[in-house]
Amino acid sequence: MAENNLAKQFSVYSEWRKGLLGAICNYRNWLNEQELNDAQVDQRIQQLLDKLSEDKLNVAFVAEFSRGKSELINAIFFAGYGTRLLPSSAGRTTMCPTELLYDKSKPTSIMMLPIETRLSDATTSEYKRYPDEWKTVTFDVDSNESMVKAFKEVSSTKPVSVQEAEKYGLYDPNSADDALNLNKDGTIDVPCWRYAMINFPHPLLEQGLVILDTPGLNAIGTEPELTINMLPNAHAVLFILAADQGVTKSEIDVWRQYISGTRWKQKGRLAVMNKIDGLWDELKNEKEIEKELNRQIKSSAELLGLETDQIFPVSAQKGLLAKVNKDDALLAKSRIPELEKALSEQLIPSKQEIVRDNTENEIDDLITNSNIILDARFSGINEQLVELRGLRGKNEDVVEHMMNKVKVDKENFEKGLQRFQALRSIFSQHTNRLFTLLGMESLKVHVHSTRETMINASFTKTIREAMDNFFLELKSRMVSSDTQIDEIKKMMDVMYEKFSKEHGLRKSEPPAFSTLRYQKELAKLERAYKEQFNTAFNMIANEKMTLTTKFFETLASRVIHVYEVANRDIENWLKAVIAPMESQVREHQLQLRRRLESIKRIYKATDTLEDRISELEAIEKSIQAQLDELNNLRMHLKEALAFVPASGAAAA
Ligand SMILES: Nc1nc2c(ncn2[C@@H]2O[C@H](COP(=O)(O)OP(=O)(O)O)[C@@H](O)[C@H]2O)c(=O)[nH]1
Ligand SMILES: [Mg+2]
Repeated sequence: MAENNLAKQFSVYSEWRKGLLGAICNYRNWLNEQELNDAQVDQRIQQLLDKLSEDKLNVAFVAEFSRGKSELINAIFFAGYGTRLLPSSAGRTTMCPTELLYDKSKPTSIMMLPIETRLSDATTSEYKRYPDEWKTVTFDVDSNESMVKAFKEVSSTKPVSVQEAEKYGLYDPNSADDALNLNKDGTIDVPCWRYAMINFPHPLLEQGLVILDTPGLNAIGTEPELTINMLPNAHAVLFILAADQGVTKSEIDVWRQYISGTRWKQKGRLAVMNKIDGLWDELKNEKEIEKELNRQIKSSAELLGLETDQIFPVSAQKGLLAKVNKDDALLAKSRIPELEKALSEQLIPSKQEIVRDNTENEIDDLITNSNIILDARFSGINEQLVELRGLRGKNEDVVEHMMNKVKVDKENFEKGLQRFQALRSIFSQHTNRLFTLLGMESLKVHVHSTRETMINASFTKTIREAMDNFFLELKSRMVSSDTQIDEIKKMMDVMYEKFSKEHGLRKSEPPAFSTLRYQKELAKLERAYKEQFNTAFNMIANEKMTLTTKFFETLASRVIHVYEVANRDIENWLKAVIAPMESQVREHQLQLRRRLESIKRIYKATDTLEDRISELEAIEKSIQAQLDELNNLRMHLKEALAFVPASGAAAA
């Protein structure tokens, strides 16, 4: 009964992914067995497999400190350990953004990035590429004590001078709150770590779940990586309020600005009202308690601009306790199951849809390609058979005549091949032009020059202009790239048409492609920049420069990421455009050679006609069998893709 709905749904989703991976592996094995695989196809399959197995589900928890984020994570995901895994107690416990994940290539450990790295402009994602910069503490998953102890390390703090804290962007001399936090000796405690990654083989993490626990709201504004990258890209964000505290102004700001999104409303953004157990007053009856709760939800909903049913009241603490003690009544009362249900419903189906769409197109393309090759082989053999059967009972002259005809065909085709080579060279010219526009090199130059302008800028206006130009230029390059892409596509269309008319190759429509989706990603980043730029400035007035460069580096690293994806996609597209033509040309050339060869042998009487005919008939049959098998594989893949595991009831 006390089953975790989210965990269950996520496992089902993982099963689906596993089934799909299996079906793709089967297809690949079959291609290898039949010697139908080549390096390019294999690379595409490998990429598809990698993408599927690296598929992650990111869930972030955001709130002012002490609202119970860590406790809620414990209650939803880690109750199975029978203890409170993430440290949760009064006061600030989570000091730095903490990612919980499992990467099997790394040891079970906590990796922590020192707070001093805040002095550099590099983003935390960039630091992820340099494990040396992190402190690593290993722990033993089988010992709760060892785990809890290791996890505590993440929340360690140390006293530093006010000047130092200011440099890290963790102290604002104009803030009354910050002044209150000073120690007696004038120092201030800052977190030892800027970011932590906890790597351990929990079943959900193994399946690709990544949980992000963030410290208080203050930290969110000072780490642009969170607002520009991690929160917008998380598949779900849970924003936690507490029933024993009214909604504060900074909560409203953070919710509106970074989470609910003003213009791009997203799925999977949930508001949670925690600590409802505080309202469980034994002197009041159920009705009164419910009334009080509804009143609170209503006022919070108004402040956040939500409907009341979009706020989920829970008690993380009681939920955790109930799960540990297997107390179903208390669990129901904690209302954690309702939150889990909503979370999984918003999260998993839409995630599955995206993965399915991406995989489906690629699989269709690969199978169609295999089919084209087999079809070409089949009709080639068929032609030969027609030719040879026509020779039955004919004299040597006819055979010689036939041989000459094939020779002419072959010569014609070889001329066609020259044209194909010429096409290849124009194709690579276009490709080069495309990569001058969209390649990583030119992007780096562009980022570099923008950075220079910004560093040398002494006015906000100059900085803003540099940023505006940065995005303007990116956009215009994307638009020009689309023109290039169109030209390539048109050229290939013409070529396919010609080859199909002149040499009877199968006409296949090259897939369409546009940079629209990257333009959208860039537009999203530009919006984030426009919305966050001013606020970022207000937060730490005298740290403008550090924050501006940090802000820019984060944006730039996101842009670089978009470009990396775009470059990979474009490379794949270029392959998908030219590959079917290449393989058909290769196949056709081979067949002409075989035709010529077999007629020659009959002419020279090395083979008898009947032997050759029955040999070809056997080949024809085996190709037919391959086509049937391919069709079966296609059906299996379709089933694996469509598989919707009905929860509980009879599934496929
Ligand atoms: N009464 C009550 N206290 C809670 C609940 N969830 C968390 N707390 C307490 O609130 C404090 C802060 O919790 P913690 O998870 O560390 O909050 P975080 O800073 O948001 O991660 C701790 O003392 C928790 O025991 C709850 O559902 N009910
Ligand atoms: Mg915490």
